[in-house]
This record gives sequence, structure tokens and C-alpha cells, in this order.
Amino acid sequence: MTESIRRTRLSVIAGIVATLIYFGAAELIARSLDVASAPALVIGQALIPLMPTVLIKSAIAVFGTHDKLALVITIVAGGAGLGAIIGWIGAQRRGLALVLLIGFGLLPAVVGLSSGAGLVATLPSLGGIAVGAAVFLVLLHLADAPGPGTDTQDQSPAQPGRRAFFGLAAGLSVVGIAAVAAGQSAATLARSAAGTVTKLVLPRPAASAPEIPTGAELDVPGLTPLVTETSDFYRIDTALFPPSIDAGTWMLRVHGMVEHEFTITMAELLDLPLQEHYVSLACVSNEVGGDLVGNAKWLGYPIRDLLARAKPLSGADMVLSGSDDGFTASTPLEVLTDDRAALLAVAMNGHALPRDHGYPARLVVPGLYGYVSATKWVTDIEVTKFADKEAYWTTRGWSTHGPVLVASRIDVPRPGATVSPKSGDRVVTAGMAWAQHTGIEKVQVRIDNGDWAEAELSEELTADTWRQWRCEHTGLSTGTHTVSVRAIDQEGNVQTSERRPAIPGAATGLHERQFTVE
Ligand SMILES: Nc1nc2c(c(=O)[nH]1)N[C@H]1C(S)=C(S)[C@@H](COP(=O)(O)O)O[C@H]1N2
Ligand SMILES: [Mo]
Repeated sequence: MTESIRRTRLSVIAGIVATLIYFGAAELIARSLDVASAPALVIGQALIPLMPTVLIKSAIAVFGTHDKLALVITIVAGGAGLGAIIGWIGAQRRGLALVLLIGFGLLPAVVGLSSGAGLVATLPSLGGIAVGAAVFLVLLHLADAPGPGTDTQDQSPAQPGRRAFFGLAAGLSVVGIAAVAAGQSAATLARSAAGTVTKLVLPRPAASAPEIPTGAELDVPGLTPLVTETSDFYRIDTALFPPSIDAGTWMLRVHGMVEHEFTITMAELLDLPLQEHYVSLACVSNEVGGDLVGNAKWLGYPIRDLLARAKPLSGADMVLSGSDDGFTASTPLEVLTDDRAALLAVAMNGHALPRDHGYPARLVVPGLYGYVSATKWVTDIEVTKFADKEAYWTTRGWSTHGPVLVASRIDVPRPGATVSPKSGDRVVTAGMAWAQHTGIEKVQVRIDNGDWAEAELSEELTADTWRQWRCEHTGLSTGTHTVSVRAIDQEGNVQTSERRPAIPGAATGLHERQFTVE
């Protein structure tokens, strides 16, 4: 290997290490100033709206709710790749490399400023690039350092300068990655803590949710609970860092095609007679058998009553709800004015909403997928027309209307499980079924290509919540079997077996699972 190739190599490494240290230092500065402007987040947030829908949705499908972490890792890895190119340039043209490094490093600060973030939000990038550039120069200096024998043919990497180079490069890479990881987990922890420390004093509901009947929960180990713990509730949104909103200054504006435009503060909202309802929420990106669905007890004010106060004008057919972070959802006006429990919610399972789920207020609408109804961090309600306005996901290929399709899922047995039949050679299968606002009428289960058998259903909590099902099978031969499930809603719609991808209006097909009888 010639000296020039060796130098290029070291320079490439210096570029990568400088980038990792940049992300790490910036992350620590962002954490200590408690600003949401670590470069990885700023870049991610800027990229999300530019990414093709398919990519975002497949990231959600692949990574579940860990899609944000995957994005941060991708950005840091991408940054390191860019660092490698800059390092490669630096082997020949050091000044140019430095300019590029600083230029790219400052990009998040520029993006932040142009989207209205304050000056303090630029500090992570500024500090990060100062440290990153210093590291770059020090490493290049070490790479240059002539060791004994530079003038001879001995150019082994064991020269003192080179040894220091590799030691420092390895150490700093670890420090940079550890700092990003520590910063990200500290941010997550701070967020969940902020979610449980409630600044809202919740009023007693004017109308409480029904008591849960004993028959509403079946006793099957491994079956999903009827009410989802808040900490287990799926989270889907486009916010890399959920908005931090002060309930004291939060306001909701109701306007558009209405007779009386008005705004409402949190104090005013909490003074209104609030109602408690169990409602199951589902994501349109949920795959067949997936877990982007959950059920909670929500406390809120009926959107119907808010709209009645505003008095929609004739001709309006849609409500465009908007959040603090720019997300919008289009909900049919008639869905929000009929008698269903569509809520402007302030609490979930007895506590103020956690930040991840929309603190201090969000919408919850039974019967529609979240993307067209469940706006978190809601600050704006505009009465309008489908012909005039388009919502966030509609502009990205998803349908304007998003009614929930009848669906069912197998929870028991676990995938690939080996089961030993119980007394009387029984094998139990169990799972969940939902058709929010219509209600589940029947669930049918089939083993292999046998006949559809009717499953036992848990008592219905409300038509807006999911139901558990359970089925017993006898006489199964030893060996592998496939169980499939389908649900029928109270309007007689049978869950279709036709396989269809999630876009534009939810995946269809029947959930199947294999297990072995021993
Ligand atoms: N502000 C905002 N609200 C949002 C979204 C979003 O990206 N931003 N995503 C919607 C989608 S797609 C779903 S499925 C639900 C999920 O609510 P959850 O995260 O509380 O489960 O929130 C909806 N509300
Ligand atoms: Mo969703």
C-alpha cells in the first residue's frame, strides 16, 4: 500500500469520527439545554414530509413504533457516510473538506432557524460542529505526524502518530455513538416522566363510562387485555419529538364555515361537563394480525357540542383538525355531529394524556382510523368542505375517508407454538375482533381447511370497543396446523379474505397462524 492510499484512508476515518463526535456533542448540548434541536432530530423531522409515503409506512410496518429510533440510526449512519466522503476530499484538499464539514454541520441550525426555532435551538449544531471540526483537524494532524522511519521504507501503522490516531479515532467513535444513545434515551425518559407528571387537574366526569361487565374479559392466558395500559398503547405520528405544549396557554380555535367562530382555553374546557367513553383506536397502517390497535377510557367533551356552539353553515361537509406540529386530519362533518362518542379528549385511562398521545388535548372518534380523526396536540378545528381542503395523509395517497373495516386477530397460540391438548384433548385459540361503532356480531375460526366454527365472544363493552373471542378445538391430530379467523360485524359485513395492502384504505385479508400439536 502506498503512503498516499494510507493517508486517504486515515483521512476518511477522520471524517467519519468527526461526524460521530459532531452528533454526540450536539446531542449532549441539546439534552443539557433541554431543546429539541439535536441535529439527528432536526434532519429527521425535515426528511419525514419529503419521504415517499410507501417508505414511511413501510418503516412503520417494519419497525413498528420504533420507526423513530430507526430513523435516527439511519441519519447518524448517513452522516458518517457523508463524513467519509468529506474525509476522502480532505486527503487532497484539507481546506475544502473543513468548509464542507462545517457547512453540513450547520445545516440543522439553518433548517431550525428557517422553521422558526429560536437562537438557542442552534446551539447544539454550533457546539457540535466546533467539536467535530476540532477532532477532524487533530486526527489529520496525527495522521500526518512523521514517525521514525518516515524517510525510510518503514511506514507501518505502528508509528507513534498513527498509533495515537487509531487510539483516538476508536475512542472518540465510541464516545460519539454513546452520547447519541444516551441523549436519545434521556429524551425518551424525560418525555415519559413528563407524561405522568400531570399538570392538569381533571374534573370528575359529568357522565362516567359504563362499569366493565365481568363477562367482557375472557380468561385465556396470552390474550390481549380488554383495556390497553397507557404505557402499552401503540403510538403513531409524524413527530420525531412530540410537541411540548403548556396546558395553561393551550387554546383550540373553532372556525371556518361557521356562524360563530370561537376559541376555547383549557380552563374553559375543563369547566364543561366532560364525558368518559371506552373507544378502541386503530391505525390504517396496521397489517393483518398487527398490533397498531388499542382500547382506552377517554375523558373529553363531545365534539358535537363544540360544533353546535359554532353552528356549521350549510354546504360544509368536513372538519379539518390541525395540530401544533402541522399534522391535519379530515373528518366527515356528519360523523362528528351524529350521536357517537367523538371526543375532544384530555385524559386517557384516568390520567391526563401523556405527551406521546397528544397532551394536553386530542380528538378520538369511534369508527374511523386515526389518520382521519384522532389528531393529537389539537389546536385548530376548521369546518370546511372535502372539495376545498386536503389533510396530511390524503395528499400522500391515502383515502379521504377512513372508516374502520371489520377485523380480527389471533393472539393464542403464539406463532409457531407447540401445544399439548388439555383434558378432553382440547386446544384453545383466542384473540381480538373490532368493527368500531358498528360492533362485532360473530367471530368464526377454522383449522386448516375445515369448516368455520363459531367462537365464543366476550360480552360487548360498547359497539365502539373491540371484543375478545375464544374457541375450543377437539380431535386435532398431532403435527402442524393452521388456524384462521374472520369476524362479522353487526351490519352483516364479513371480513374479506382478499389480501390487499394498507394503502390507500387499510390492509385486508384473514389472519392465520401455525402451531404444532404434540
Ligand atoms: N398531530 C398528530 N396527530 C396524529 C397523528 C400524527 O402524525 N400527528 N397520527 C394519527 C394516526 S395515523 C394515528 S393511527 C393516531 C395514533 O394515536 P396514538 O399514537 O395515540 O395511538 O394518531 C393520529 N393523530
Ligand atoms: Mo395511523
